[in-house]
Order: sequence, then structure tokens, then C-alpha cells
Amino acid sequence: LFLQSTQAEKMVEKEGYLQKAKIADGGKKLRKNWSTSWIVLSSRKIEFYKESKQQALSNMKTGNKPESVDLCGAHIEWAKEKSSRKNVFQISTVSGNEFLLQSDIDFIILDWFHAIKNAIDRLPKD
Ligand code: I3P
Repeated sequence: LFLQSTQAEKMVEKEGYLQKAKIADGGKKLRKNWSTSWIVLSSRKIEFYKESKQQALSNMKTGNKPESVDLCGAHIEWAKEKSSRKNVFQISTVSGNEFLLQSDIDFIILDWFHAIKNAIDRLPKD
């Protein structure tokens, strides 16, 4: 499995904790449910782990998979109107999945927004 992915794809660009709510799956609206997620950005995907980083690392050995988001053709935009919380942006994927990400801390959410936007802008749109 590791042999199939290039070094560039495996490179982690940013990781950390944010508040996450998945609001659509395959175009179908979901009930909003915020939770803390450990988020790993690499060049073409984001992985969302439900657990702490430590827990996630130990789960990897048992084959537990994070939710993976393909950034090819994805959109990112600020989404003030989608939440009563401050600092919320939305990621929408080609497959019709939608996620809200949020942090109360301005510089943290700004850093994430730009890192994800840069990753998307570098990728082919299809
Ligand atoms: C939702 C919950 C969310 C809230 C959402 C509520 O209620 O309070 O935190 O989103 O508002 O519907 P429930 O737990 O009963 O599902 P925000 O925190 O982002 O405002 P919404 O319906 O306006 O999205």
C-alpha cells in the first residue's frame, strides 16, 4: 500500500486540533454535530481523526482508518452564515461531502484556511 503513494503525497503539511462538523455526505444533508478532531493536511488530502493524535497513532496499528477528504476539485470558503460560532469555514468536495471547521483563536483558523486553500489551488481541478 505504501509503495503506491509517492513521497510527496505522504508529506504532512500541517496538523492540529480544530472543531469539526460534517454537514453533508454525498450531497445528503446531515445533522450538525460539532466535535474536536485531529486534522492532518497533506498535499492532496485531509484526514480527520476522531481521537487524540496519540490515540490515532495507536489505532493505526489495528487498522482503524480516519475519514479522508480528497482535495482535488474541492472548494473552501468562509461560512459566517452557517453557524452561530465565530471563525467558521466550509470545505466542499467533488463527492458532495461538506465540512465546517472552526477555532475560537483567529490566527489558528486563518493559518488553516490558507494552508488548505493553497493545497487546493496547487491541485488539478479534476
Ligand atoms: C445544533 C447544535 C449546534 C448548532 C446548530 C443546532 O442543535 O446546537 O451546535 O450549530 O445550529 O441546530 P442540536 O444539537 O440539537 O442538533 P452552531 O453551534 O454551529 O450554531 P444550526 O441548526 O443553526 O446549524
